[in-house]
Amino acid sequence: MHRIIFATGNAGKVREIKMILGDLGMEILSMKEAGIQASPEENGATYEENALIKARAVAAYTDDIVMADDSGLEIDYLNCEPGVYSARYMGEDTPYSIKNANLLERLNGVPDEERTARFVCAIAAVLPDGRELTTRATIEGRIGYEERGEGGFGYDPIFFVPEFGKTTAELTAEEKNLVSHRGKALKLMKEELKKA
Ligand code: ITT
Repeated sequence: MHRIIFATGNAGKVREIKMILGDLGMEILSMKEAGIQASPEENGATYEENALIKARAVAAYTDDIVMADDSGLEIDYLNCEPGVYSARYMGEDTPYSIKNANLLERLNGVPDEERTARFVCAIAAVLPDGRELTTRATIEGRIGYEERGEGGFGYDPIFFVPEFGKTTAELTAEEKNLVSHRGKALKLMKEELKKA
């Protein structure tokens, strides 16, 4: 039985991915846990391209199934920034409290209906025989007016989901995974894997 190695260095993603893929009955390892180090340049123009770049870089070292996630936050009022640059926005090592405060500042005075935004997630898989699969999903929401919640990671404290009346940082991990871009894209990937 093959294992799944997840090509990400983001601990927040690893937590969510292990929960979402838990019912596959396969061992899920982060690339760190698998002892693989890869940090390819994410120079693709799309989420799918970047996810494939990350998955291929790790697939070069293993016969296991390799998956990768490329995701981002698109804020309509900011012409869909930070988008594919979400991790690099204001610098990769800048704390999210600062990045979130900056985005809230850029939306200062912008009314509710113009604060629409979405998280996007592309999942790529490279199978042991070299076949490649990708899936994509989104979650629609609005940028809030202050950081709220301690859960999740990254931009979650400013991403408000109207159906819940909460930010994704205020949802439980189970609730977030049911409705999130990552939860939905990984569910689609599970279906693709069953057909492959
Ligand atoms: P890997 O490339 O190692 O997977 P990364 O953090 O660099 O980790 P990305 O290039 O895909 O990953 O950047 C995605 C960024 O988008 C991520 O760092 C967050 O800032 C943001 N993001 C994506 N999904 C998110 C989520 O569920 N909650 C909050 N922020 C999210």
